[in-house]
Amino acid sequence: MSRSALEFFPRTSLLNGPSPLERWDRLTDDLGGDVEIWAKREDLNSGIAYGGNKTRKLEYLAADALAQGCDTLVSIGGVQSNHTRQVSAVAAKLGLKAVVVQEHWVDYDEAKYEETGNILLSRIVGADVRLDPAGFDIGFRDSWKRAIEDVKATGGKPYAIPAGASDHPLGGHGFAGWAFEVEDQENERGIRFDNVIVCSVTGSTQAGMIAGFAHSDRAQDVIGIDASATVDKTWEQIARIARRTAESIELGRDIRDEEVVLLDRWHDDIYGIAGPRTIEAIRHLARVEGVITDPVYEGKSIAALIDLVREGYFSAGSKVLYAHLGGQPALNAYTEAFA
Ligand code: 1AC
Repeated sequence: MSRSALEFFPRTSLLNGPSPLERWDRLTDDLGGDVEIWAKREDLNSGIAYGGNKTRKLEYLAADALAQGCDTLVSIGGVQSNHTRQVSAVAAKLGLKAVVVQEHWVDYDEAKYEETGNILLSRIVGADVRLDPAGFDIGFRDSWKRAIEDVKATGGKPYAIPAGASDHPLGGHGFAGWAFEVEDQENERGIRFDNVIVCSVTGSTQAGMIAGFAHSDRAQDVIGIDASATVDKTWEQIARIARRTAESIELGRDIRDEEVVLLDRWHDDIYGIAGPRTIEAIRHLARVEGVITDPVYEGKSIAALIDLVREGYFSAGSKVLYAHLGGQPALNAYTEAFA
């Protein structure tokens, strides 16, 4: 029912097909062998400026922007936003312009924080990058509204994309499709995941998964790991986007509160800065699997996965799917965190 409803939404192809699904054998053994750990690699989903979870969401928003005849994508994030890097690169790929506002979401003063990592890539692909001093907030921002008005004032036609492509009518669709893609991959391999672990900040990645998996009553198996440190706001936003997406793809029922699971022990009390446990988890995964994660998003969710397995949160024999969302390009702005 909902799968076919999603297929009615226009989509601009930006991905290299289904993202890779892999079993992490060494991490599985390292954590005792009772819980099988798998990963779905959104960091490998596209060749467009390293891809990542936002590129999957942007397939729907870009199609809408093109259908409306917009010529400029306007979005917002922190200085090291992965999202604005992906918006900038997708604009380049589609022959559009991009204006990206980069707010001062993180009080981190490493040299070249505003010049390397994601923001460097956004500049290389030709975006109009605007730094703004405002602090962290996942809501709609005045700086973003001003950028939209600026595009109009100069005769352009903006397409407004909120932080993380999240609080937008099409923000959850990409990851509703991800849930269906996981189910197809499960069927191909004859396996079934008991849980999904995903990092959440602006919410639509987890919200889309919830809306997608809800059609087979698995939404509560998606475990969000908060990295915003504004947990109530993030929970509310996930729930709102999940409900909106579920309605849009005709789930046929509402999303229940208990289907929105957001754990709050791994955000290190602040958005954008990694505590010692996060840094240790990044090193651990890298040394056991050769897979790179970042201090802002995936480092926190991998720390959670490792802790949860060690604590016995998952029963023996479970299969857990880790959603790697692809935040690695920020790493070069965080060299001192690994000193
Ligand atoms: C916060 C949306 C977010 C980014 O990369 O800007 N993940």
